Amino acid sequence: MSKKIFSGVQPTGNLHLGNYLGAIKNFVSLQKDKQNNCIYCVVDLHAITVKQDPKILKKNIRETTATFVASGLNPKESIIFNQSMVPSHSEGAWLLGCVARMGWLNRMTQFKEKAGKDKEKASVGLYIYPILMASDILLYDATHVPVGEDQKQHLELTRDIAQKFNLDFDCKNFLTSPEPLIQKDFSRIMSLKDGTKKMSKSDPSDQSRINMTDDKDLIVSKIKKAKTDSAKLPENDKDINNRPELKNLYGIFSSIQNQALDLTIEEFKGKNFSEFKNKLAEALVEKIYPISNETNKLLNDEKFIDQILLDGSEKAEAIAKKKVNDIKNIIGF
Ligand code: AQP
Repeated sequence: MSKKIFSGVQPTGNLHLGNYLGAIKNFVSLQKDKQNNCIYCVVDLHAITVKQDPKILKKNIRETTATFVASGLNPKESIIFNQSMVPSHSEGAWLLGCVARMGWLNRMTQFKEKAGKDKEKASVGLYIYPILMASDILLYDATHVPVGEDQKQHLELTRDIAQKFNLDFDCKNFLTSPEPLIQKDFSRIMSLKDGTKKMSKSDPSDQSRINMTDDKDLIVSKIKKAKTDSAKLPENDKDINNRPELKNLYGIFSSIQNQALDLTIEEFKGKNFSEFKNKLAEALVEKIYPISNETNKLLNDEKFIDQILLDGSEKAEAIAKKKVNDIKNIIGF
């Protein structure tokens, strides 16, 4: 069955291994199925929900686009664009924001985590972030949204908004309720410094993540320094419980090698940590370094990157504008 796929990545800094294994790798395999219509967005409007330096934001938009392409997304097969060039996303967010309920937004854990203790100082944009995300998805009638585990709640909110709109305006099935596509295994890659914290662009420590632009030496040194415990390598999957750092590194190895966790446990049973870390670093250099090398090459040609975004935005706006007009008609404008 053909699927309409929509997903986005924020240009809030260097993309990292978590973004790649949790999202982009999946984007590329969905593109391979010729029956799918794929739309991938650099969600720069989402990025400004927290403070961004204008010059760095511009650089990050290009870098995220270059990483998409270097990872295997093809602008001839998928629509690749940035959100701020398609005004319908913001317009749709206003229209849908009038359908969404405060109580729904108050439950969003990402806002709670990102706003921290001082919620009064968080931007209004951060609070209504999930409404913009709903607009991104619903304007394209997306049927499936590949995301990491952390975005599941926002997807549920998108479904609630779609259902309430269809009910309120008596237009059954007008807005499509999307299904999340979350990888069963290794859907949450954790920090290399703390196995209980998500690998994240905004972590102040660069040692906590493998960036998609890191060179070979940096990848190897970050894996060597990654936090581990002092127990021996596991004999079975029970030995892995309560060892968050080990579990994360085994998860990364399994995901990068496309193999089940059991096989990784078997492969390193009885061996020592340094042997495992060497193999992990080798596997990462083999799979990630070609992407980082290609990303850096693409970034030398800003015009090429900007043209991809311009072409993609024109295609996206044609679809999104029509849906916004339909929504406005239904509402009574
Ligand atoms: N650690 C992760 N493990 C698995 N998937 C992840 N994703 C992000 N971090 C991990 C997935 O990558 C996609 C794009 O994420 P995003 O950049 O739009 O937002 P985010 O989840 O807020 O990512 P970061 O790195 O944590 O950014 P900052 O630090 O700026 O907030 C999403 O599908 C996400 O699930």
